[in-house]
Amino acid sequence: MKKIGIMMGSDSDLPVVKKAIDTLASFGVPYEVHIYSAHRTPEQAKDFACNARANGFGAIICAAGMAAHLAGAIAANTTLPVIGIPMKSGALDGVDALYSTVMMPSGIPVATVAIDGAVNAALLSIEMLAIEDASLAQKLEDKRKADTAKVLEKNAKAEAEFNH
Ligand code: RP5
Repeated sequence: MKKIGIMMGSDSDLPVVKKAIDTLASFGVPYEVHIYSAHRTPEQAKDFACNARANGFGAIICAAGMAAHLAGAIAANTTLPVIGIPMKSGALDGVDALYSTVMMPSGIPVATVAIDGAVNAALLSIEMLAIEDASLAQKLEDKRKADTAKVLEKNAKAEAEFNH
């Protein structure tokens, strides 16, 4: 199975990014985690992106806050799918990172999830791998069914308590 690359601009992003790591682990998807910044370690970030396809990656998740260029800089150096997580941080609470990540000019796409949307970033990357992997696709189906069952259980409790 292809690996998912997980990159974040700072270790201060890790508490949120951990949710993506945990989600990939729960699906048995292999991953690599790196703290690389478009601004602070541009050479390392570029090297990772340039070699990612040859190194067995299928998609790359990039989490960064503030003037967030990591996802765009990585996407500029690979044709693998890149998923950006705008991080909530700084004076603008992630709106700066959201705009920086989502507003990529034509030609270099970055699939952007919600501010701090680490779980969806991981699920989207798993969906990409599942295009060619039936057993992974089945796990995604099973998770959807389990999530639905949890909500219906809560609904049944609420209905029993409030609807008379
Ligand atoms: C970004 O700046 C990082 O991704 C982080 O979200 C934000 C703040 O970084 P630190 O100052 O906490 O290292 O590059």
